[in-house]
Amino acid sequence: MVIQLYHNRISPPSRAVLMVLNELGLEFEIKDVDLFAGEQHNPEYKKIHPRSKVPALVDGSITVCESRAIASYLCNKYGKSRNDLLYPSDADERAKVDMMLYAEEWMQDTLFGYLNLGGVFRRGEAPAYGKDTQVKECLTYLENMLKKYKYVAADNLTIADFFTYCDVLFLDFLDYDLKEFPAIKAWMGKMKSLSYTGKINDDGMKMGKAAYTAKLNELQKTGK
Ligand SMILES: N[C@@H](CCC(=O)N[C@@H](CS)C(=O)NCC(=O)O)C(=O)O
Repeated sequence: MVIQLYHNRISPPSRAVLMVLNELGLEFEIKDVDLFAGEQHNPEYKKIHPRSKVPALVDGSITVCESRAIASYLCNKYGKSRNDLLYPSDADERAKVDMMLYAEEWMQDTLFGYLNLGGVFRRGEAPAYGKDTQVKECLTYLENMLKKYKYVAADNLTIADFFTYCDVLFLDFLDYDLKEFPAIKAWMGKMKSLSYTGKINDDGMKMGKAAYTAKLNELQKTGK
């Protein structure tokens, strides 16, 4: 049975996993979960992901939830013969990737907190512009990593790049200017030039940005 990915194109962790599947050149089938329609709460889907989130991956008899665990699983299972550097089997090299994957959770929380996605979409709130200092802290951390290595955790592409890329991309919702971070800008360009990046990210980002901007315009009109 072909690998099945339960996914939503607006979801950054879903898109990061899709990038891993593409980079490994695996065959897979996409199962869209409509988050706006609440499909993640369907009893059938809860059997796959008990916490009602995307992504989730079904590969034969195993179901894997949590995007970073899915990416590691795919590399552990299929990476050795296809691209061992993506999630290296060497312990020291792998530690650097793991370190970045954990740090990326902090970056994601900070960047999404700044965009205040939940507040803007569900509660008619504004972005958390006051959290700009924390965003700069995150971006400075990333900038320094990218001065040390060609990619976020090594001199080659690793799974940590996909997750970090999908996070930073979200700053485009607010047309965030990365001019103070030249290494990040150059790396974003490199990530964008991968053959599958546009196909995986463009639609979801466009849809998400349009919805987010519409909410901000509504907010401005009501003068809140
Ligand atoms: N830590 C999880 C986060 C998954 C997650 O929060 N997914 C969001 C979309 S980005 C979701 O499914 N939200 C639906 C909901 O909360 O109802 C992962 O990396 O897989």
